[in-house]
Amino acid sequence: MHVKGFDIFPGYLDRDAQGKLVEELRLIAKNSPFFRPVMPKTGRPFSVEMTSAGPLGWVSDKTGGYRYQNTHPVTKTPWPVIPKMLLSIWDDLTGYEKPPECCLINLYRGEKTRMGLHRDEDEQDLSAPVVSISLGDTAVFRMGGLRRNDPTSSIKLKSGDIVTFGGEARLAYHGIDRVIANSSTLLSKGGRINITLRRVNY
Ligand code: MD3
Ligand code: FE
Repeated sequence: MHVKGFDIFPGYLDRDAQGKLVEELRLIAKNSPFFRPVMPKTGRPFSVEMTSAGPLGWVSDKTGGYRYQNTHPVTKTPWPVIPKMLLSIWDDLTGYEKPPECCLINLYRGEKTRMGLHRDEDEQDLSAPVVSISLGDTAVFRMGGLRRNDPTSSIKLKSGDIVTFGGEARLAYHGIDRVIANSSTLLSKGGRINITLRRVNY
């Protein structure tokens, strides 16, 4: 990977820690159910389902566009708190002075679920790193450069792997090409979950 600030920690979470994290996510989803965002303007649904924890959650709809807000778009209630376990991972890997404000949880279920090449730029504080945690089936992750047409390379992200994106990598294009079905037994219904911890405001 030729962009600086991209660090991968393969197998950071052992199976036991992964199981505990899934249990925490189950509690979050009970309170804040997964929903399927739609693209601004076109209203085309995402293949990925999402929910959040923390003071701010990421949402998207036809008229409001991509944004962070302090309530769940369906239940209209505040998001649940970010589990302590995730806050300590953030501290351990980033050493960043402020805690994450958003824990975005992406659910990939079904063969065709993917995330096209994009940049994350809905946050004000682009100097803070992003921490990404993979759980369940292995994903084929694509990482590009700062411009859409820069060369890309692909790596597999397995259950328990953590990647941090800081510096130049924070604004790099990235996406998920596909998820390899039945490559993990962590999630009883199969599929993949990705957690990203983000700072939104300064
Ligand atoms: C690089 N999620 O939620 S994680 C996303 O696996 C997102 O669900 C993918 O892209 C997933 O926005 C990829 C890797 C990732 C996440 C956030 C980043 C890479 C990033 C933010 C900035 C730069
Ligand atoms: Fe992203």
